[in-house]
Amino acid sequence: MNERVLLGVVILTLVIAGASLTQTFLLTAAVTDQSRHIDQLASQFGDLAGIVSSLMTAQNSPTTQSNVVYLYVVPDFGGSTYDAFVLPAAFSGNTPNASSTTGTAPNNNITVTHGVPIKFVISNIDTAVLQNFTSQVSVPFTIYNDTNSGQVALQYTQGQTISNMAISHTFSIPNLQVNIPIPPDTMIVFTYTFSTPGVYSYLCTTPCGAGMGLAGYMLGYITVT
Ligand SMILES: [Cu+2]
Repeated sequence: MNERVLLGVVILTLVIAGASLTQTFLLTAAVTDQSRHIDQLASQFGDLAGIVSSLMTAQNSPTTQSNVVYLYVVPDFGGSTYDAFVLPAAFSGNTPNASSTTGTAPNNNITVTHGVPIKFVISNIDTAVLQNFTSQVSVPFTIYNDTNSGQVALQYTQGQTISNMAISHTFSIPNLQVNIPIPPDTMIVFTYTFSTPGVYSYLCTTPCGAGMGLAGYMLGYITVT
């Protein structure tokens, strides 16, 4: 073997070894990245599970909370891709029964008294923008946004026109013309006085509607006594 051929063989060997090392390095980096991603997801789901289980066991009765209804919008409740309105368990009434086609649905039925102002506080932990919302405000409400510079409250008054608001869901009581938009990662507060006893359904009409509007998920019932 002459020197030139030997040099060629050495260079080729080095190139192959280098490529193989690079590949090993890239593979290791990808695996590390993926484990980090899985860890991150696991911790997020852990947080969500913690939030949901604390909500399900929290003691919030209408008497101790002075007619305040706390609801949470939980994305992908139970991992079935069904989002849900979740109410602290002790607040919810039993009529009619919440039922669903999948998993264990939270009992999100609400019982309130007629003729008394009821304050609704809805916290949305869904970060997804799912649709634009255009409507005229029938029931005044406030949206609380958490920003880097603190909490910002946006007031919406009766008759005001909302056009193309980026939202995750709505809180709607179709029979009472209540239709409140819920942007991602916000808290919505409004007060409503039910004038007539009865059972009213509430749901997310935009975008969930009939498809995801299952009882116990994004559909529930308000019993007005
Ligand atoms: Cu929805």
